[in-house]
Amino acid sequence: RFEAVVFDLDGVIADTAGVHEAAWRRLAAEIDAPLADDIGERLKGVDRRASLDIVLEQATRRFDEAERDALAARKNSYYRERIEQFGPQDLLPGAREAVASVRAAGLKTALASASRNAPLLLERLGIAELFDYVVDANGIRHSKPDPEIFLAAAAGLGVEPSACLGVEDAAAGIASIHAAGMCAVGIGSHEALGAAEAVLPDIAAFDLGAFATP
Ligand code: B16
Ligand code: MG
Repeated sequence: RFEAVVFDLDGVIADTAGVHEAAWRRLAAEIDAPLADDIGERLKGVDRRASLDIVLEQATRRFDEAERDALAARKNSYYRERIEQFGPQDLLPGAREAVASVRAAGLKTALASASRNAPLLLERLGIAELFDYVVDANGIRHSKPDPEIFLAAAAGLGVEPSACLGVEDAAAGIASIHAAGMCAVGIGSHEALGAAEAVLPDIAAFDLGAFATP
């Protein structure tokens, strides 16, 4: 039986995957870096600097470390422009209910987001109080697919990883959950998230009762 559920933020709770992609596309257009149509899927769950490396794969010139820092900061300013205006209406449908249902069933809840903007987003969305523990992305050294962030969530809750269910919209996130020794629920397409124990089309379809036994 599970004792806790660890949720990803972007793409599971908040409708931000498209906002991240739009900000990267704006930056890429300014520096003449061509982007593949499916770039959004590859950027999901990947931290800011690793995302920049993906965005620069087809760039026509090289950027040194200082330039890369500036590009990552510029993308973040574009992202923040939109996020500052976020409110509860930007929760994905059913997200609040899914987290609340876990607490109502007596389980603990945690948030494991690779985003340094997670605290701001949680405040804007009005759901910070629904989580028993939030991993601070600033304190994580190895990003998804490394298990560090999900292990930190389990440790923060005081629950064994094997008693945790992880919920993710990114392939890198499913790999992180599995490496941490947890069962994974994918939110999105079977094609992208087939490695998960269960795949749901969206968070509104989340039903804890379906995962009663680990
Ligand atoms: P930031 P998650 C991830 O959040 C996003 O999926 C990913 O696209 C983004 O690059 C990453 O956060 C870092 O975000 O630039 O705000 O620190 O899905 O782990 O909640
Ligand atoms: Mg995500």
